[in-house]
Amino acid sequence: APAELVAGFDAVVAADSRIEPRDWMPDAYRSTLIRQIAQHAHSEIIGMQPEANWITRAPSLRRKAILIAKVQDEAGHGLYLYGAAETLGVGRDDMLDKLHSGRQRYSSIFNYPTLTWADVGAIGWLVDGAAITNQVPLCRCSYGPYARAMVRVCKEESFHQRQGYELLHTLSHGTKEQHAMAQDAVDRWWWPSLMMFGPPDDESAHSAQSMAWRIKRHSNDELRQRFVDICVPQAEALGLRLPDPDLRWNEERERWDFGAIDWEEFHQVLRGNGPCNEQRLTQRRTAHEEGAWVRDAAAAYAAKHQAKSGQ
Ligand code: FAQ
Repeated sequence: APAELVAGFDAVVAADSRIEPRDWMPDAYRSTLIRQIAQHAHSEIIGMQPEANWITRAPSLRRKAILIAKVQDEAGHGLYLYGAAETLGVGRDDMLDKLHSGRQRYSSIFNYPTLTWADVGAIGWLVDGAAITNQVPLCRCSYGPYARAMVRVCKEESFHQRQGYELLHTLSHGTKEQHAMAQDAVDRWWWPSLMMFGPPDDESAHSAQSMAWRIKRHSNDELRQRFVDICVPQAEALGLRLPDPDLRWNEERERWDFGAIDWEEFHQVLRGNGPCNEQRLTQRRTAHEEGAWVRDAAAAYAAKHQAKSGQ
């Protein structure tokens, strides 16, 4: 590329301004963003499945209405994110095709099952909590459309997180059985939530370049530590225990030390061997096939409308 284009791009990034869709950008910057934003969008729509599993069995009308609204928000986030990825010149059909054929990823966290109602609370508190910790810095990402999408997504995620926290608080302070159910859910979701931040820094293939481009603002391990520090006092307030015997306040660092993460489990889930990988992808492909008539009808309507207005 001509040196002045590269210099212009570098200057925008260095000044903490935003790169916009029509600006020149390095090919690798474009493909990194497509990879990350598509993965993020896929996570939102696959992430609807574990919680939707409990809509028909929510314990009250109020809880059901809240859960339906949350799952709908996730569909909305998926749509903004596909829209943001499209500004980089990639088609939605192409991204969905890659998801369905396993050529693009979605977050490891959505390959775990939701076994009880308390899992809805644990997902809200921990999974949405981790998502916010990761996404608040993305509001300052160097790519304009992604950064702007994150602002609204984060506001809604904050509401989701409070919803989960409140649900778990109610269970934790309910009957003995309800408390035990809340504790069991936290025991199962804690470690997978820590894995959401990605591999440790020294194994993170993309971090250095993404940080230089100001797509990522903090490393995977920094954000993971920040999340642990936020959760420890919240767990105490909930009256629930985090399942880590090595959690200890470190006076010197003024942070919480925590135990070793089972990275072998993370790699197994990424390789498709998590407890629900197959179920999630099968359900997604089926939903896509069953929705074909809606896409066909929308396209036919648009064509008719265009013909009528004489364009
Ligand atoms: N799962 O070099 P890095 C939500 C892959 S929140 C699966 O560190 P990077 C809200 C990574 O793609 C969840 N794969 O990668 C919600 C790469 O593989 P590749 C979605 C993972 O990109 C709540 C390889 O490992 N949020 O959905 C994971 O610099 C409740 C090496 O990793 C986002 O996507 C993982 N956990 O950093 C919805 C946030 N971690 O592509 C419903 C945006 C890493 O070379 C219900 N994304 N990999 O084959 C990011 O911030 C980054 O992409 C990271 C990974 C931090 C996830």
